Amino acid sequence: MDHLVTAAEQFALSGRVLDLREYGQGNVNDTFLVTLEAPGEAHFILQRLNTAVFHRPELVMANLSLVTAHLRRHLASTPLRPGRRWEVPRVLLTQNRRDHWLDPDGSFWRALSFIDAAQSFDVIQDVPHAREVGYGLGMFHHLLNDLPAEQLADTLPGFHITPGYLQHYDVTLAHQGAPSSPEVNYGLHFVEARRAWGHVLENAKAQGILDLRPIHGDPKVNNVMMDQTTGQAVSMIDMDTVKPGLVHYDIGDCLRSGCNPLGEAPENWEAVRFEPDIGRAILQGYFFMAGDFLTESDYTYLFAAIRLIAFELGLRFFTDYLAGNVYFKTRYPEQNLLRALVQFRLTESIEAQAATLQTIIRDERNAVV
Ligand code: GN1
Ligand code: MG
Repeated sequence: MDHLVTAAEQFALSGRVLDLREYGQGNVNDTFLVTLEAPGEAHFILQRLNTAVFHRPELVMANLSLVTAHLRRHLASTPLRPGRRWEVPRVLLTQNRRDHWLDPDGSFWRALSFIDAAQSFDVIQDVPHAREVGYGLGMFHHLLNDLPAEQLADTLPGFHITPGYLQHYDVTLAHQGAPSSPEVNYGLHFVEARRAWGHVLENAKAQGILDLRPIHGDPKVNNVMMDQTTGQAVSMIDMDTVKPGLVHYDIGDCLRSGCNPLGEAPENWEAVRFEPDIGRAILQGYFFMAGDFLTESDYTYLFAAIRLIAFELGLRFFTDYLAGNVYFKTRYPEQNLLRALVQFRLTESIEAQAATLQTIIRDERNAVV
């Protein structure tokens, strides 16, 4: 990362760079917090986009401009409820008014404004936090609902298309094989038992039962920023995967992330459990903001979505482990295997609580309409 300081300087138009530090827990991009010697905005976020994942970073930036402009327009025309705050990160430009800087090695750098007086958490803190996480995703969908999905570029073809991940898994297994261990065998059996069902959302999409809308793509708990004083959701960050998709991917991802209190990297993966009460609170917050645009069919597939996105993320981690850790950043060779086992265990817990979760979805839906 030789060009890190120079990269920060490209976007530091209002003052000298005082400090630069790694920021957050991203599995894909490299993220840094930059502190400036400047009056007013003292911080910004600097990121090196992972171009092995995002092959067309210029599309990521185009979507980001379109989406942030739309969010701002929508916000300006619809007043927030009293006491509510909602912020949209701004894309920062370089001296030459470009939205990115390519370093001499070809790395793609871009910068975003920092959401002040806010913080995010890797795991849900309590029920009110869960409700705010749901509110944040609902607010985001609400603000984007009138943006025609086809105006958005596909920044990551195949993202959240489970059958595609199954295909990639098959190719990887055929080429690399799988090491023999009890954990790997558990993973292999786990995937086999759910292979046919893995098409559930894509089949519904193909049959015209579910429609494409603008989605966030990665609404996990730590991408919802909370006001430091009120604890209310104030922003959704990490918009690189905003693209046309099913809102089900987002709702599923938000719940698989929020309802797993042990997080994505616990000491003991076998203890992982899906907490239905947290799920209830997330759905309450979500339906409050976005429940009115969900159709009957949308509701029908919500449980499947919650189960599927946990399974899908497990499959993605498992495949990456078998492929030699080429997609997700890792600190040790077995890390993606552990991450996969966590998501598979979470999927099992969702399956075991199917009736409870269906009831929660129905009750919370009825509570808002
Ligand atoms: C990746 O890099 P990060 O942490 O924002 C991944 C998500 C996964 C997540 C799991 C583009 O997101 O899909 O849910 O890891 N992003 C991409 O932690 O693949
Ligand atoms: Mg992300």
